[in-house]
Amino acid sequence: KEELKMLIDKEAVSIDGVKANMWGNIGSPNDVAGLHRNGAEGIGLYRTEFLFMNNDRFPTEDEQFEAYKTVVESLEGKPVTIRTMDIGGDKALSYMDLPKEENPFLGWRALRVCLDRKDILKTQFRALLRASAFGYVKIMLPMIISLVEVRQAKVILEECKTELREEGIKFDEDIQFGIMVETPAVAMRAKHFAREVDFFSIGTNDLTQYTLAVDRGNENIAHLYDPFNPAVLQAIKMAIDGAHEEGITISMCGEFAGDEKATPVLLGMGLDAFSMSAISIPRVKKNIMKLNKKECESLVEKLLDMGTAEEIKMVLEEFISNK
Ligand code: PYR
Repeated sequence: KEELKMLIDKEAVSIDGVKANMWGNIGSPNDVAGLHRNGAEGIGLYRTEFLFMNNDRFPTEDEQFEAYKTVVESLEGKPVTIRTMDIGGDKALSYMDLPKEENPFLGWRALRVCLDRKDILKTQFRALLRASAFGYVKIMLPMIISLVEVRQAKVILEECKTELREEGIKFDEDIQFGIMVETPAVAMRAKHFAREVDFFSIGTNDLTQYTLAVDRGNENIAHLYDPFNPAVLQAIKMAIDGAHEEGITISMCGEFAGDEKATPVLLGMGLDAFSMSAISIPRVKKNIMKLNKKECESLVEKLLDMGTAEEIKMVLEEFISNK
């Protein structure tokens, strides 16, 4: 425990000198104190849906602005990645009549709702832009499958920027605009998406669910849900390679980023930033400091050639126990 505390001000640098950024995931401004206590260098995922869920109506632009601004100011220039509303799937809003669907995780959720209800997205974009005047905001879109969605959202963002300029309201003119990689549709075509956005963040919970066609809430098939399935690892690798080929950065904000067995895999694949709940940061940082990136690269090559998640996990356990 004491040992982990000593690491808070240290950077996560591997034995051979490669630094990984350590970011935190949050759901509300109340979570920021925990990030500071655990040495987070930024926020890789601010889930805004709680702002929408803990309410009896849509939060106004001003209410959203105040929440985002509080977080952004408290991070003092460190990156704050804010994801637009991700409702639907398993998350409902009491005041919005979401239709009952046979397959909600394949249905009207997240950005799909926002592109159909442009008023919701515009309000959120305006609040995010206004907050960007107070620090380093990165806007992130969830549940992307097509460049059409990226381009539509960009048009709406540009509309909001024009409005704010006309109203004389300040915002970051170079605000970063990125997407989550949580569908195979994006992982397989990563390079093409990377040409049109500023950054990626991999959401491994959904990427696992959609790559394996395993509902992550269904207990009958819980044993099939495994991010170490080689197909999921391959999808992660494709996303990272596609990002780097086009010169953009890529982080991971799914639970896999905080999984200690995954650390050598992600370091070896070249992930730029690990984002997780604050309490996991010191432990993952400590593990990165014990690893050699070059050695992890060879390990990844070997793992991707294996047949099953079980074999992969066995090799990883052995690899880690020797560190
Ligand atoms: C995911 O892993 O799917 C997230 O949304 C973080």
